[in-house]
Amino acid sequence: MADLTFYTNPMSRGRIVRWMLEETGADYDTVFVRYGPGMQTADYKAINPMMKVPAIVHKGKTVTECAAICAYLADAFPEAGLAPTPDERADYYRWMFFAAGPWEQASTNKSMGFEVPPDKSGMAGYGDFDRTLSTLVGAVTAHPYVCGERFNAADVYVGSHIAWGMQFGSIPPTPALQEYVGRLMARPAYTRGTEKDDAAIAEYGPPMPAG
Ligand SMILES: N[C@@H](CCC(=O)N[C@@H](CS)C(=O)NCC(=O)O)C(=O)O
Repeated sequence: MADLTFYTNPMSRGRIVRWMLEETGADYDTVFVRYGPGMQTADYKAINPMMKVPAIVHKGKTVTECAAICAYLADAFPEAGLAPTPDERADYYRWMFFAAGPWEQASTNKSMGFEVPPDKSGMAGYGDFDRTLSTLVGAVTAHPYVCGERFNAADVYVGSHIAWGMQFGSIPPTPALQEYVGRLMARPAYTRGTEKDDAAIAEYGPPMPAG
């Protein structure tokens, strides 16, 4: 048994963490948690009181939130080279937090039909959807990777948002974004992660029924 346990559902944001885990090369156990009552058990609530996936428990410590998990794993497995170099750190923190905060909120609100009234955009952390989108797109198209010339954990997290946004229609698939996502999807760890989660879906059947 590994000292790293990954709690996920294969049809969830857990796919981001799965990819990150595969990038680290770490040995880990996977626990699939079903939607609904499966996430509301006392045991799982003790791991994540939000009753959401993903979560990891590493050496007795729990980490939730995809962005935090990606950053944590990059630090915990430095030999994988996924943590930022000193020169990359400014972009790394900036765009990880931007994607987890303003972009997550803007894209969720958009998909649910919530709009910030124009006279209230100064009070919304993301301002408005279009500004948030163009800022995010600018960040990932300025260089081959989020922090410059080198792939790191920020690409796992930010790049997953870009790929999902293009897939679900909230991000226009420009050639520059398609090239960026193509570089990410060509990574063997991305393929391994996708295959593992798709195999779990095939085994359990979508959408992993409750209970
Ligand atoms: N902010 C969290 C979001 C986690 C989240 O919303 N997970 C969804 C699946 S993608 C979930 O577990 N939903 C089940 C529920 O809320 O009942 C993160 O980044 O990890």
